Amino acid sequence: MGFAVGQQRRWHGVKTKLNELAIFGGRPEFAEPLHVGRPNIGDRRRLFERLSGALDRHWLSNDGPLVREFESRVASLLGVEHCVAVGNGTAALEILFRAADLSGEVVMPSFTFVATAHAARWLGLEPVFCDIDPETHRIDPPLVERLITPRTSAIVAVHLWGRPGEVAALEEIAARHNLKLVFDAAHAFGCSYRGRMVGGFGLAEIFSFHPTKFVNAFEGGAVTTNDRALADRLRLMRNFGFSGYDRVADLGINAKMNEAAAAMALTNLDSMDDFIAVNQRNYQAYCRELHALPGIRVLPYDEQEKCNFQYVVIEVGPDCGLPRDQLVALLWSENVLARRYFYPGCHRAVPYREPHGQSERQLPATEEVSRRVLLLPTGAAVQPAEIAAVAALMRLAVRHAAEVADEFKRRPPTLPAALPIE
Ligand code: T4K
Repeated sequence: MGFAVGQQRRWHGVKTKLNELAIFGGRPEFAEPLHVGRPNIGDRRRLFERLSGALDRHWLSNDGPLVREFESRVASLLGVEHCVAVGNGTAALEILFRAADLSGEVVMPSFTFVATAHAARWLGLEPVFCDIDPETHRIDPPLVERLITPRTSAIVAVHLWGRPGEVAALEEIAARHNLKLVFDAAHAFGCSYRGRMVGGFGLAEIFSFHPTKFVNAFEGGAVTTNDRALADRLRLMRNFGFSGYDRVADLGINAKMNEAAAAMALTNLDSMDDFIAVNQRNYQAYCRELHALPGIRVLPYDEQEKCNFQYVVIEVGPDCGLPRDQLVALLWSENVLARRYFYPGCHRAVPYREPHGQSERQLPATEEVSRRVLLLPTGAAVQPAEIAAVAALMRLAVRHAAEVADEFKRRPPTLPAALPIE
């Protein structure tokens, strides 16, 4: 294995008594924060070799050889004809929406990272938020159909948490209404649907290679498609529309991936199987540790399919006795930086409230799920013993839910402004 798995022992031993919890004056379980999105870093020697090669070539960006190698490896891994690498996942969405000539309204989930909606609104499109299936957290095809109007040009579906689904139903709806179907596959690199790798579904799919993704490019993204004309247009658009020196053939921006990013992406691709194995080990450790905890549901992966296991998603239900936000506050006080992705849903984010009335839309499942979901730290920086310590904290807190709630009432937690407690 060419990459570093885990670090030095950072936890202080499994807590068993209430007064050992940090909110009751104990010292935090972890000396250093445990993050949800700690970057995986592949073999440094290979990374430095690749960077050194780029420096020797004096070719640092603009469709360089490392970017081309990355594109061809991704295309062959995903079994798709074209991969167009770009600077990040948001840029991938933006140039895709423009290259595909989307207009008017686009139906998409509210329960997604805000970039999905921002990319549309940035281009003057109107995101129309669709509710989700509370079991899968993905948009519900019959609900999508109800939102289609004469102004709708596309459905933007998200393979949330790397769990693709409803592809066939969405393809059928898109075909019947003559709509474009694109997938935000930012979470689903290396995953399959009905045995086929994500990347070739719909008109096109986009990926993110941000540091918090299990394969990162420092910052990076890609659009994959089997549509040759679309791929050609995407290549023009990511480079100001230039089809050669002095010839601007289309509207474009600068959305290029550079050679350093491609060096990192290629190096991490080399270790991709190892990263997945570590993620799977961590996911299974959480499943084992948390299965008997009342009110806690670990969102399952379909292990018949290829999965990247990069997100450990739990739902904190009423049977837990401890509201999700109190559990988050408790974990943060122990230096476990669990995350409430994607609370409270895009429809409640400032740009999507009035005057368009999106927050008034009925999205009951989105509202409910976004109040329950919590993501737990995983990735190569997290060890099974640390997972056992996190689970022990959760068990202790749930066992003493009433005392924890009283303590929070008496002394509201001081947490970063980023984490308002409801
Ligand atoms: N579509 C979907 C469905 C997405 O989820 C995303 C991105 C996109 C589109 C857009 O793709 P990009 O344009 O980002 O390529 C993170 C990421 O910033 C974002 O990429 C990701 N989704 C989203 C799910 O999560 P936050 O809110 O977690 O904050 P951030 O990036 O500050 O990182 C969180 C934690 O990770 C930090 O507290 C510390 C740790 N971290 C982060 C970085 C950057 C590190 O330890 N090292 C690092 O280098 O957004």
